[in-house]
Amino acid sequence: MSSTSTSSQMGQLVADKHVRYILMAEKKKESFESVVMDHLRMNGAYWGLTTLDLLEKLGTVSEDEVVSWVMTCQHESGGFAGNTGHDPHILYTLSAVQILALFDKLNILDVGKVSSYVAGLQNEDGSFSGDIWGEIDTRFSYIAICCLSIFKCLDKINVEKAVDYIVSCKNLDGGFGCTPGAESHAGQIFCCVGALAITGNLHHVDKDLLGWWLCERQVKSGGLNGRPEKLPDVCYSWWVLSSLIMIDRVHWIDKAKLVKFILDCQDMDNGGISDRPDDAVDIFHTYFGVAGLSLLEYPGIKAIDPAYALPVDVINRIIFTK
Ligand code: GRG
Repeated sequence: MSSTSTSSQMGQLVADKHVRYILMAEKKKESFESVVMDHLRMNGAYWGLTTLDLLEKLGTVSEDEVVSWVMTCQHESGGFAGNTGHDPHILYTLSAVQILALFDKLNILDVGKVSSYVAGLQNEDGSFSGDIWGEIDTRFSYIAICCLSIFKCLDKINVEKAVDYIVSCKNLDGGFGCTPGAESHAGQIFCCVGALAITGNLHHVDKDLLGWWLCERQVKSGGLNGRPEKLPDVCYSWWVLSSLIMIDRVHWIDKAKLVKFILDCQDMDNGGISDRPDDAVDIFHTYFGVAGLSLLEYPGIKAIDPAYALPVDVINRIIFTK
């Protein structure tokens, strides 16, 4: 079969429409989506801007406007909030750092201050809290490790204890949960595998066992779910696929069927991608759909790094800059 007939059968990525959808979403400040996203605007900005960069359209937004807004969200503690006037949290701190990295603007940060905020959230047992209120989750371990690795100052935390804590969240099925004993979930698996990959500790993962659990997430429609008996959702194209790539088992899923599932979740008229076909689109699923297609090497999309969740060229720029 020629590649043309394959791609026409599978449908096409309507990249220009997704770009327009993201740019419009930012302008519609009074919309329902904007109002409910107000407190986590920093995450939304990371999802939208990274999608634009993956589609080679980051130049369509005003860098100065974005960067100065990001900096209004920084607190005295060094941490960033989800929006101006809100409280800082490690979740938004990583998004802020990622946005500045996209624009090659990490140099405007007081790295010592941001990294001290992140390192200060490590607990005695190696785990990380998300903010001063203390919730513990392996998401926060990943975020801390990702952030400090971008800053090249992992030595500010006890990496050995951080790794031990993550390993203590490993389950008999090979997966990982948010705390010791918690159920395996693809989102947490991404966090734990990502943190272990960044710190060079993937030998703690049983790759065949975890690879089997992850590839079993693919359902009949080609989409992936996040744990057994659940519905497929486009966002797991990221959480599952990135994990499979990091443990070198991505060839265990049917890539063509997953591409088709993601493309079937597009709004072909107004742009945007939804969780499942015919549902309402949003920025979160648009990002993870495009990021998933990037991991699947879909043409016209820049390559994304499976551990750092940033375009590969951005990560290379960081790694090769002193
Ligand atoms: C830089 C990409 C990146 C991430 C930062 C915040 C974070 C680190 C990771 C989040 C990982 C995670 C837990 C993802 C899952 C998100 C999700 C769709 C949760 C829904 O859970 P349920 O139980 O859905 O409502 P299911 O699909 O199980 O029914």
